[in-house]
Amino acid sequence: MKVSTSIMCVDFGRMAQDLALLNEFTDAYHWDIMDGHYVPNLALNLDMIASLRDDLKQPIHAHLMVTRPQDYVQQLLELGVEEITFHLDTVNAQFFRLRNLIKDAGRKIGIVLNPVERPADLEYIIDELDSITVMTVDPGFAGQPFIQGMVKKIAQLQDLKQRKGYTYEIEVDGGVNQRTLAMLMEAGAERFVLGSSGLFNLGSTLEESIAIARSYIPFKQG
Ligand code: S6P
Ligand code: MG
Repeated sequence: MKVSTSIMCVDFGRMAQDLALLNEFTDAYHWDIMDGHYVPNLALNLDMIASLRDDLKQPIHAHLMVTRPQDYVQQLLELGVEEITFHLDTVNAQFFRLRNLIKDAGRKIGIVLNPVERPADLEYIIDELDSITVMTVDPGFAGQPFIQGMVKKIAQLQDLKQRKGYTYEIEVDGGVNQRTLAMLMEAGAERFVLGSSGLFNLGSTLEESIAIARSYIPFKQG
């Protein structure tokens, strides 16, 4: 079980101090990259990864919410990101080209399923995936309401993994918090993106928020 902290939710005015605290808490950093076209928002450009990379002591996972993910892959690999996750509807004609590029660099590839998409849509690539991210909100913004119907999708992916011996890690992105975590763990999720509702909005300081997060996340206690 792992947590992956959503960098777009960090207080940019306190980045250096906050990263020092987050490095001791999180298992990975979740970098949302948005082009304002695939989703109606802009977030986190590649220069930011370059400028902060030395301060990040945990692996970086880049979540590409962009119409043309192929435009970013080479730069992300050169920046040293551990894993790149693509929305299924953005890689329809290029999945295996991107997969070869990423695997040749010794990194990981994941697919992100929007709330309307089905695990069955992954049939011809599922055994190539290091992770599958179930969006529990529509992509594009932090602080959105959790979509309860997605829990069933997580359980389907866990059942498929167990029955077929696939090795993908099941990640959940969107509205992971004290109310939803236990249900998500029960359904079989293994990696949890923590953003505004699950971490940053919990306390009046980040120290306090991390202490509260540790109190409700069983595998992060102590
Ligand atoms: C949303 C993005 C997510 C958010 C995360 C924030 O498009 O992909 O990674 O950063 O959902 O967490 P929360 O608790 O505010 O939803
Ligand atoms: Mg994300």
